[in-house]
Amino acid sequence: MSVQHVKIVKNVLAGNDQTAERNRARFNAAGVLAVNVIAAPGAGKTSLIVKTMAALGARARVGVIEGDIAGSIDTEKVLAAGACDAVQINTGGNCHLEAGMVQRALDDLDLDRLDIVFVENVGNLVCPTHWALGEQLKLCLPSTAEGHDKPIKYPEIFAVSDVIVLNKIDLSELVDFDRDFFYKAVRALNSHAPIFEISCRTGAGLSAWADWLLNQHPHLDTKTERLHHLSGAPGM
Ligand SMILES: Nc1nc2c(ncn2[C@@H]2O[C@H](COP(=O)(O)OP(=O)(O)OP(=O)(O)O)[C@@H](O)[C@H]2O)c(=O)[nH]1
Ligand SMILES: [Mg+2]
Repeated sequence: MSVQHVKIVKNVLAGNDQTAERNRARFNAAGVLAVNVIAAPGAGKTSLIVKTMAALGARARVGVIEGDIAGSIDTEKVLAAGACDAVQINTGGNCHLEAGMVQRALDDLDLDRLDIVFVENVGNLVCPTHWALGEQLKLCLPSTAEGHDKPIKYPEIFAVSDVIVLNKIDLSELVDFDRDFFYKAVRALNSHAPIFEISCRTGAGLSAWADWLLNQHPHLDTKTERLHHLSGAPGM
């Protein structure tokens, strides 16, 4: 019976991966950089998206897919903060987004008019790790307030992430965050992902992070030129 159970789980994940590949193909075809934002509840996912949009300014058009168990408060926040488009997914209890949910959300986004899409996953450092969505970048967002030991306790997400953004550095001293401990624990799991230290409250580190993110976009120049050509108007 237990073997059967493992097989079913594998099949479900394989089906998810196929849908994720189709999502990735859609992002690629539209020249969109998709970022899967994974963090614990309250670590600052929505704040990061809002502040990154401000730091990017006119350099990139940002869309957002918001994943929450219930409610649309974060979608309202990112739209008010200037997102070009945003779609809410309510998982109805599911603790992570799945590729099929993102596939349906993509039908409501005009990807040709976007450069970067943030997918804010459900607040959880465990389950989203295993569910590919079709993103090009998996972003892990720990915050100092959660403690420096999180890489030890939740190793998988730190191991598979393409970039790690440490938020709430303004609280480091207040919460006795041991930076050396954190870095050693992360580097034991993941030697390549860049680590950015930011504060969404003070703005520290945000421009360096936004510049790096923009550089990950493979075709931004070409796409912007193409859109200018199509519209006949620069700066759209
Ligand atoms: N001090 C401090 N507070 C922050 C920072 N970033 C976010 N916050 C606060 O942390 C709380 C949670 O921020 P959100 O951006 O809503 O976090 P989230 O990860 O999107 O939360 P969920 O979507 O509910 O999982 C809010 O009260 C923010 O104002 C920061 O850098 N420093
Ligand atoms: Mg949020």
